[in-house]
Amino acid sequence: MAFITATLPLMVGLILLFLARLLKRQPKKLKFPKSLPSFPLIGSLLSLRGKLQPHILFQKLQKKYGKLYSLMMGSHYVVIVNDYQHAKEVLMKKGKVFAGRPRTVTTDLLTRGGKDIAFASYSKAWKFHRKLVHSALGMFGEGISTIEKIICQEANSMCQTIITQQNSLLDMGQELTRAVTNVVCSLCFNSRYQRGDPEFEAMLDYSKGIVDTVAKDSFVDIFPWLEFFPNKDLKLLKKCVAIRDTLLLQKYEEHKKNYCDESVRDLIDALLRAKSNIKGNSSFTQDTSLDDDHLLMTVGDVFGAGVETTTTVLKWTILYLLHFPEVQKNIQKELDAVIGQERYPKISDRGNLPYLEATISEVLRIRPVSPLLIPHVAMEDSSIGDFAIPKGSRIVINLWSLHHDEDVWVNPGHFDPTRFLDESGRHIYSPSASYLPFGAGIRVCLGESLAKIELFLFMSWILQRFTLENPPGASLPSLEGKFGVVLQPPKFKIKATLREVWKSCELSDYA
Ligand code: STR
Repeated sequence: MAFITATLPLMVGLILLFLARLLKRQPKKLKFPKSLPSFPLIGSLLSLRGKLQPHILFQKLQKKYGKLYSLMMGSHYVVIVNDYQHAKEVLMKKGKVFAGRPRTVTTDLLTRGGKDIAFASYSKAWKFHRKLVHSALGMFGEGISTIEKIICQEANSMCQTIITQQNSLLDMGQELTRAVTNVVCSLCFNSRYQRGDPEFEAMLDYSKGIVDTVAKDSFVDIFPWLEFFPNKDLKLLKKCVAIRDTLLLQKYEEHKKNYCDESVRDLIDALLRAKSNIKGNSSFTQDTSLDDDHLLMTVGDVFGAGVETTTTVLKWTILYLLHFPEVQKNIQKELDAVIGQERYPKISDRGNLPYLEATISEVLRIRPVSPLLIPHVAMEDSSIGDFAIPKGSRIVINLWSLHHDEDVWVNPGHFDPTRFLDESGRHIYSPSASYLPFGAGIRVCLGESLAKIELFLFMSWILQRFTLENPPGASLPSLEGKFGVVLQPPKFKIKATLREVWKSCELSDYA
C-alpha cells in the first residue's frame, strides 16, 4: 500500500506526459481555403472578369472570401494571400517549401525554360547561381564606392541635360531610363551610352516589348495551348527576346575575347571567372555548373530587373512630387540644410536625410513595383496558417493588400511620407510589418541595396538643383498604375526649373 501511495504521483505524471505527447502528435485540423466558384476548363475566370486590375480585384475579393482564398486559373490551383502574417509564413518561415516558381509560356520563352534567377524554380543549381550573382554584384571594383561613382556620373550627366531643357516640357521618364540603364550597363557590361545611340534605343525598345507581354497572367499563361494559335503578344515577345539575345551574346563574346583573370570589370567578367573556377574544381557536379545559357539568362535578368524596377520607382516618385509640391519643398529644405550648394550628395548622406528616405519608402508602399510579386509554388504538401496547401499550388502574395491594409495603415490611400518618421521627425522607422516592397526570404530581391542607393542618389541630385512642376495649365497626370510584370505609371511631361539658390552657383563638374 505504501508502495502504491509513493509511486502514485509518478504514475499520474507519466500518464499525463503520455497524453500530452499523444495530443501534440495529433495534427492540427486543417481546412482548405474558401474558393471562388470555378468551372471545368475555364476555372474561376467568370469571377475575375471586369475592369478592375488584378491586384485591386484580389484585394476587394477579401470581403467575401477572407484574407486567404483560392481560385482556379485554368487548370492551376492558386492561393491568394492578402495579409502579412500569412505572407511572412510563405516567404520566411516556410520559405524553402514555397520557393518554387510556376512554369509559364511567356517566362519560359524569356528565360530559355527557367535558366535565370527570378523565374527559375527552386533547385540546388538555382541556389548556387543566385549565390554566385550575389557575390559577383559586389565583387568587382571597390564595391560600393565604384557603384557610387558610376551613379553620380550618370546623375550629373542627367542634370546637365535637364539644364538645357528648362524651357521646354521634359519627358523625365526618358532621362531617368537612360541614367538607370547606364548604371546597369556599367555593372553588367562595363559600358555606357550617349543620348540617341542606336544600340541604346534598341535596348529600350525590346525591354518595353518584354515588360508589356511577359508574366502578366495573360491568357496564354493560363491556357498554354493558346500558344499554338496566332497571338500578337507572343509574337512581339519572341521578337524582343531574339533582339535581346543577340545583344547579350555579342557582349558575352566580346568579354570572352578580352577576359583577364586579374581584372574583373563587370558582372560578365565575374561570372566568367566563376565559370573557370568551377571547371578547375574537382568537386564539380551538375548542381554547380554554369553553362552559357545560365550565364546569359542571368545577365539578362540582372539587366532587365535593374532597369525596369528602378526607373519605375523614380517615375512614381516624381509623379507624386507633382501632386504633392509641399513634400518636394520639405525634401529641398532638408537637402539645403544638410548638403547645401557647395557639394553634391553622396551615399554617406543617406542617414542624414530622413525625410527624403521616408518619401522613397512611402512611394514604395503606395505604388509597389511588383504588386503581386512573382508567384511562388508549394514544393510539397504544406499549410499556411490553418489552411491546407497541396503540393504544386501557386501562391500569390498580394503586396498591394499588405501595403493598403486598413487594419494596419491609417488612411492607406493617402500619400504621407511622415508615416515613416518617428515623433522627432529626425529618424526613419518602420511603422508596420505589413510592408515588403522587395519581398522577403530566400527569394528576396537581389538588387535591394543597389536600388535603394540609386533611388536615394538620383532623387537627391535632381532635387538639390531643380524644382519639378506640372506644366502650367495642364491637368495633373493620373496616379493610377497599369498592372504588368511591374506596375507602370502613365507617361507624363514636366517643367524643370533650376532653383533660385542655384542660379548664382558655379559648382565644378563631377569627375
Ligand atoms: C524586364 C524586361 C526585361 O528585359 C527582362 C526582365 C527579366 C527580369 C524581370 C524584369 C524583366 C521585370 C521586373 C522583374 C525582373 C525580375 C525581378 C523583377 C520581374 C521582365 C520583379 O520582381 C519586379
